Amino acid sequence: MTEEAQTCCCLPESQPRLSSTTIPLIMASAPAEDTRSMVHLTGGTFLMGSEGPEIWKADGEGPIREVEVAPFWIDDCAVTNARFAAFIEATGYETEAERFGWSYVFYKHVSAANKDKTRGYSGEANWWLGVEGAMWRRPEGPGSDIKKRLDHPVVHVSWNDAQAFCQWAGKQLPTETQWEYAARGGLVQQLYPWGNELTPKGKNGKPEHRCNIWQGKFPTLDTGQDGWTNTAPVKTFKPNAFGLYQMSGNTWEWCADPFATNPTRTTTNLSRRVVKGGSFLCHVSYCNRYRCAARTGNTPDSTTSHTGFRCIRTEA
Ligand SMILES: [Cu+2]
Repeated sequence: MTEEAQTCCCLPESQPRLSSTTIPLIMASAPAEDTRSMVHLTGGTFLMGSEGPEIWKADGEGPIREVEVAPFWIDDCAVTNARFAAFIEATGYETEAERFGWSYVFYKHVSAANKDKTRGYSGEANWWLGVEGAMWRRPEGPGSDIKKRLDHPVVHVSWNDAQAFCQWAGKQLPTETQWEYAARGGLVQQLYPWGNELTPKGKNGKPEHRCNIWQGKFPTLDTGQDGWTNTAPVKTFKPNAFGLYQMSGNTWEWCADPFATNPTRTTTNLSRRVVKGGSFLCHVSYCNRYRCAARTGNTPDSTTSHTGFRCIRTEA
C-alpha cells in the first residue's frame, strides 16, 4: 500500500489557490455553547476499517483493526448554514473561498450566467466548475442564496475554516476514529450506519432511502429518487442507533487527522486531511464512498459545494 494520497473521484482539490493563508485567530467565542445538539458516546472498542470486496484498497480502508475510543460528545448533525452564520456574525471571519474568490460547484448546479464566470473544470474530475464568487452564503455562486437552506449543512468550508469555527464554538473536529465509531452506531462491521442494505424495507414493505446520494447515471442524470439532487436539511432521513443524522451521504465531513493510507495511518505529511461520509454525488457505480469505512483526503484549503463538517467535544 502506498503512502501517496489518492484522488477521490468526487472530491476535487482546489488547485491552484493563490497561496496558503494564515487563519486569523478567532477572538470572540460562542456564548456558552452547550451540548444540547450533541450526543454523548460512551466509547469503548470497535472494529474500524473494512476489507470487503467493496472497498477502495488504495484509500487505506483496511485492515480491519480493533480500536479504542474514549468517551466524547458529537454533534447529532452537520453544522448548518444557520449555525455557521452565527459564527460569521460574531467573529467577522472570512472563509477561504471568499478570500480566494471562488469555489468548486457541481456543474449541473451552475446557472448559465455563472458558467461564464468560472475558472474552468477541475483537472481531476470534470464535473466540478470553479465558480467565481461561490461561497457558503452563495452555494452556487452569484444569484444563489441560503435563505431556504438555513437547516442545510454549510458547504464551501475548508478544513481551515472548520478549525476556525471549532475554535469559536469550543469544540474540535472529530478524529477519523471518533467519526467512524460514531457513524457505525454500535453496529459491528456493517456497510452503512443503519446496516448492510442500502435501501432496507420500511414500514410499508417498500425499500426506503436512508441517505442522500446519487441515483441514476453519474454524472449526467440524478433522478433524485431519495428526494434530493443537492444538499438536504441536516435532519433528513432517520438517525443511526446513536441518534446521529446523515453520517452517510449529503456532504463529506472533515476530520482532524492528516490523510495517510498506510496500515498504521502514520504520516508527517499534513498536506491532506481526512474526509468521511460521502455526499449527494456518490454513486455505487463510481465512488461508493458513502460507507462507514470509506475515506479520502483533501487539501486543507479546498472548498466544494458538497463538503461540510460536524464537531465533537471531549470533556465530560
Ligand atoms: Cu463519492
